[in-house]
Amino acid sequence: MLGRSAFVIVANRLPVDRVGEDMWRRSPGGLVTAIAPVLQRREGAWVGWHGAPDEILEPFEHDGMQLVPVPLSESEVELYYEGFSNATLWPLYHDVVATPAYSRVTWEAYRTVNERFAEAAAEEAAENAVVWIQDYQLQLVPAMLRKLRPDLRIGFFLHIPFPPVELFSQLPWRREIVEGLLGADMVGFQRPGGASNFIRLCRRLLGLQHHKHEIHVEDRVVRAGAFPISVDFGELDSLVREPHIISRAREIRAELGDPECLLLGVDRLDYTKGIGQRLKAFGELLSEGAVKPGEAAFVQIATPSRERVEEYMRLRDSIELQVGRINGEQGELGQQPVQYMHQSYGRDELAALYLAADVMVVTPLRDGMNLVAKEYIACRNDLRGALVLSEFAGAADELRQAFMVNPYDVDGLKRAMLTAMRATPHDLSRRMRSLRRRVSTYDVDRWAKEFLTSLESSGSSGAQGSPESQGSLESPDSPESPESSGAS
Ligand code: ADQ
Repeated sequence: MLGRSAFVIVANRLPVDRVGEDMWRRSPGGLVTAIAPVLQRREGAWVGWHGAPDEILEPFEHDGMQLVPVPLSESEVELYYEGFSNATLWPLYHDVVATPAYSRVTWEAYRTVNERFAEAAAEEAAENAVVWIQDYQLQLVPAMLRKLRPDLRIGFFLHIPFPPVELFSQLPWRREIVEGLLGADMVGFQRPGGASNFIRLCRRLLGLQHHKHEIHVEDRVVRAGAFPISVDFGELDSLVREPHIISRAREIRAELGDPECLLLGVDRLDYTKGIGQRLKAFGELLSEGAVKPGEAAFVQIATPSRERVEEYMRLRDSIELQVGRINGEQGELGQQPVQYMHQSYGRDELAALYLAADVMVVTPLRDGMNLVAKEYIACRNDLRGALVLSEFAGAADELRQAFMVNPYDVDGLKRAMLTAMRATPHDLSRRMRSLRRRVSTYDVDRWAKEFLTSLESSGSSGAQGSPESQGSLESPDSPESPESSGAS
């Protein structure tokens, strides 16, 4: 039986959080902000897990969106989500900065759960519907869904990096994953380097021919392209003009003892984010006397994340130890150089923090995009503030006027932090103006539109996505593609 929705999103999580029995609130975050309006306009449906294990829920409507809950058992959360998605794929796709676990048991759960998502999407989609599948937890869904419903137009977007062939090949189920993705008409990546890694893999592993962005799979053509995700620039830009945000930003600085320079880090507590590296650099600047304790304060906000995965528990302990050491050795009574908060914050408080910070330090060892860097830029309509940005974040392709760093190079990181702290207002405003031009023109709405336009035109002759969003596709043979570098 065919379903009723002409447009379907499939993601690991539904775009809502439960706030009471049968009460839901739209989840914060870029993806939801970007896609919810498209879904509402097209009267579409969203297929995803609702967040509570061992609970079966009927589809329901929220905020003009049809939500279709996919049930997961407690053990599937452990094996499919915490296991295969977050202990295998996540580290493997992020340059193996942690060692991936390869387990046949978690792989089986991943396959079973992907099949369930594919079946739910197949049931919901109307004839010839457009289905857009999100992220690494669901890479088998495109092929599974195509088998069930060959009439559909299927898109897939990967939010995290796609690794080079040499790393991806470690995966015992590499063939299954690539064949899973090739079920889509269009596979989107954050960076051109991710798309070229994928194309190269298709050729090496499956011997498939390609022409530029198009891969020939039997009688079909699958396109691979780059669509860098972004933020809702307009919303953040107007939020920070509100008086209560401006006064909160002042208050934050006063609460920190009005340091000459406030440095800020905002991340999910994840080992890919390079939190330890930036703290080490700041600690050394203090201990060497390049920065005096009263001169600078570092605020590190770390959202609790994946707390049941072992690697994350170890990371939390190590960061907390590091913060304790710096404060113990470099602080004074009543004055701690590093303020560390292991908490989630609301939108307003985050915006006020961005507005208060002189230097935003974004130093991931590898990151698909990094929205924090773009949020900071969207919040700085005063044209002040400096962004220190890792060259291994997807955002580095676009945000060329940031103070670029290699986070593995502690001395380089120290130099970049000092240069950013001491930059002249003229230099900062010149850089910020250019950064804001990029983020305001290529916002999240444009990201979603360009992906969907490209998906909907795929298959028709000569159709191409916007050249700007697709970027220049590196030669699939080039070992220099951005996502091939820094891998070893
Ligand atoms: P993440 O790894 O989660 O996303 P990021 O892109 O930085 O990384 O997004 C984090 C989001 O969480 C931001 O919107 C930020 O404001 C918010 N956040 C962080 N700390 C917070 C806190 N303490 N309280 C409240 N909110 C907080 C994955 C990929 C990225 C990719 C995105 C989108 O890993 O590379 O950019 O998806 O595709």
